[in-house]
Amino acid sequence: MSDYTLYYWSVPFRGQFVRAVLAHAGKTWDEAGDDAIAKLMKGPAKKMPVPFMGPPLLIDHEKDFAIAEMPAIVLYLGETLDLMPATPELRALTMKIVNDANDVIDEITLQGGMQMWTEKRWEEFVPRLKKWMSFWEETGHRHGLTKDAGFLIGGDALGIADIVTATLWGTMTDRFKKIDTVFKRTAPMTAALTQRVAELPALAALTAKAREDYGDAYCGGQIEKSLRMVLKD
Ligand SMILES: N[C@@H](CCC(=O)N[C@@H](CS)C(=O)NCC(=O)O)C(=O)O
Repeated sequence: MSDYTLYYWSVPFRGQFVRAVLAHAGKTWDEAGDDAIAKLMKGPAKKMPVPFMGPPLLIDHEKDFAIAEMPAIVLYLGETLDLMPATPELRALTMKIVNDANDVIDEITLQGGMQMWTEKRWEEFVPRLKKWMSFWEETGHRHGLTKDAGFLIGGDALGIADIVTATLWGTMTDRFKKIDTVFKRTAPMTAALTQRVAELPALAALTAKAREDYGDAYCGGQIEKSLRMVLKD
């Protein structure tokens, strides 16, 4: 039996943060699959492993523990797999970055497709996207990150902040070349860190698997179609 079961749609998007932490830690997991997720979501809270509105949801089989909400899952894995920094300040900063990443992917999908992208909406959003990117660059700058070495919040070991950073920007820029161009210009140190982390064998294998399993898909649905429409080459 695998160490965990992950409930997330068959696209990278929000679930990829959880997959990346598990892959980096050398853990095994089963993907519950789209039908099982839809069935759980339709059912009553009392039949859910943990009450949740939307995936990701993770079950840790060894501990017989279920948790939902991406930042809560990542915090749980970070603590149990020893990927959190040593001080309360850096742990809080880590979770701030995880929550920022979750905000960015909500924004890039207009809150899960509440509206669709139009050229005008995208143009208005670009300065805000650049501002988000600059937050990563500034955070790295304040903690000694350079283009060639270092981690997002300092120290000498890769942690949750780096894995989440590489997953957020690596997946997005791999799927959307126009965003890649903006990212490399706006946040060159974060782009270099993303590349270094993405090249780690376990994470490179996960990226290849996502390509194989999900193709070019990012978040799926109508919102991905409208995003592709405004970002076409
Ligand atoms: N705040 C939640 C958001 C969960 C969420 O919105 N999941 C999306 C997929 S990324 C979903 O399928 N939602 C279905 C719904 O909310 O009905 C988290 O961070 O995990």
